[in-house]
Amino acid sequence: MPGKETIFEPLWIDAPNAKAVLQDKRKAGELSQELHDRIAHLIEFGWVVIPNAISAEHADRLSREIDEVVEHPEYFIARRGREAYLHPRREVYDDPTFRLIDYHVNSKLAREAIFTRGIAEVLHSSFETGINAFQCLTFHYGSQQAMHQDGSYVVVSKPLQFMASWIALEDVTPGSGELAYYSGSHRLDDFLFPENSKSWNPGRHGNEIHREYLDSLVARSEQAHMQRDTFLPKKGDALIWASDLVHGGNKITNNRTRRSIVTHYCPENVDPKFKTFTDYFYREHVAEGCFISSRHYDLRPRGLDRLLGRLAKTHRYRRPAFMGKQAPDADRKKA
Ligand SMILES: O=C(O)CCC(=O)C(=O)O
Ligand SMILES: [Fe+2]
Repeated sequence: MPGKETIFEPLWIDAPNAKAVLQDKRKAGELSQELHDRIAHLIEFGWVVIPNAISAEHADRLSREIDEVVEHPEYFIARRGREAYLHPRREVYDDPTFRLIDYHVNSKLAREAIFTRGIAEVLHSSFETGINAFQCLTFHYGSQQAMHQDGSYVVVSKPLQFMASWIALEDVTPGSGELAYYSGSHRLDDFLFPENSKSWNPGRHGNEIHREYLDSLVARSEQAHMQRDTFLPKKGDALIWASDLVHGGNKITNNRTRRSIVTHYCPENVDPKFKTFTDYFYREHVAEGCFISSRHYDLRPRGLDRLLGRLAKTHRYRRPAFMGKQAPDADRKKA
């Protein structure tokens, strides 16, 4: 399998010898046949589907819980269009571009979903260490986001070392702005912004190179005859993708919702960029080998939680610590 040309240290699943390493792991009994097959698919195509990652009932409960954020908006953070952060009051919530940011902080149901066994085992095997869910968004309607690689907007200390999951909270129908992706595009050579940057900084790099970047992803994927697939999941199905997979949201043609929860995860030993500009960065241990962190919430233990440790965690809703203007190079959602 040809390796990609990259100046960054890849995860083992993206290294040129990944398939051989996977076989060795299987022979050593480190993974089940099912997990082996999922990782093999991820290595080959840059994505893998986990059918029934969560139950339909879990998805329904999560949807209902998300609907209830309007009752205590002060604990939650949302975005509408390209506006900076807002609390999800009714008029924000009702906007088709509404999404909650870092919902995993205040929702046990969300944490159970994003770390459900089928997802966590693929991520654990890919990272070979603990997994940290550091950015989590909910969508009601399709994002219609241009085809992109997440590394241009989601910034971590080792730019290729993170992954994402997309969990369907309802059956997704064609025309609802379904997620689309070029299979195999995770192996495209790096597109580098100035100063060898994998991430785009609008202020420093400008819009022209961003356009060039987006165009080049589609042009190179098409040129290599990569298949443009769409994700039409049933409620509870999940998609996991590699950081460099070229993906985006199809145009919405039927006005149907397409409720989902999207999470970015990195290995425990990789740092989200926001660690450098928040003074409260913390990895909270939430389950075996599973952590959460957030750019917007101060998760550091305090009071009783600090004295008594994790077992006594009081699990009140936490209020956002940071609602400020978006930093220019992070979590930037394009038109
Ligand atoms: O759900 C979508 O339409 C796109 C989501 C996405 O690409 C992301 O959050 O990185
Ligand atoms: Fe994305």
